[in-house]
Amino acid sequence: MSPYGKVPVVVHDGRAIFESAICNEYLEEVYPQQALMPADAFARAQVRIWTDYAAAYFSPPSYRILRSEDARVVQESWEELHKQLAYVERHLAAADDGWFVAGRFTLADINILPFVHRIATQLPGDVLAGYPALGAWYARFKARPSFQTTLTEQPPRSA
Ligand SMILES: N[C@@H](CCC(=O)N[C@@H](CS)C(=O)NCC(=O)O)C(=O)O
Repeated sequence: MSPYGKVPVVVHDGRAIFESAICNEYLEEVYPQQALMPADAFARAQVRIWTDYAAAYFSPPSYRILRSEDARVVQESWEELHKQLAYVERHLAAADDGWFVAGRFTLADINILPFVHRIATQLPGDVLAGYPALGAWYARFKARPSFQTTLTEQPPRSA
């Protein structure tokens, strides 16, 4: 159903939508009852900026740590990961109510969550320990029943 041969794919009214952030925005548009995009255009742009950041900058180092067999690549990826975690920590520590955008739960939070969850559950050690604002944000997600229903855990990679 996806020309890229990847998941996720959402099939709605017999038509396929792919790319996770685009699926999320589509679902937001067709089920607007519980709005996950802010009304303000600047805030919506911020949601899209964090969504792009998550895929372009935040996710790659943890992915490389899990996949690469090259010790140097893994070492450099750990350094890069901590740089990105510090960037997110500074943002959340200063943000209204500890959400990424507009002081409320938006698609920005949803789009970065899978990568934070991967760091917390698949990398060795308590990687989030040095990042209290991000840790608190993640703990709030973990407490949501809707989050619990999505879990399909994989064992952590050994150190
Ligand atoms: N940019 C895509 C990435 C999708 C992606 O990489 N999906 C992986 C699983 S998380 C996949 O289907 N991999 C199978 C493959 O590459 O053959 C998105 O956000 O949806």
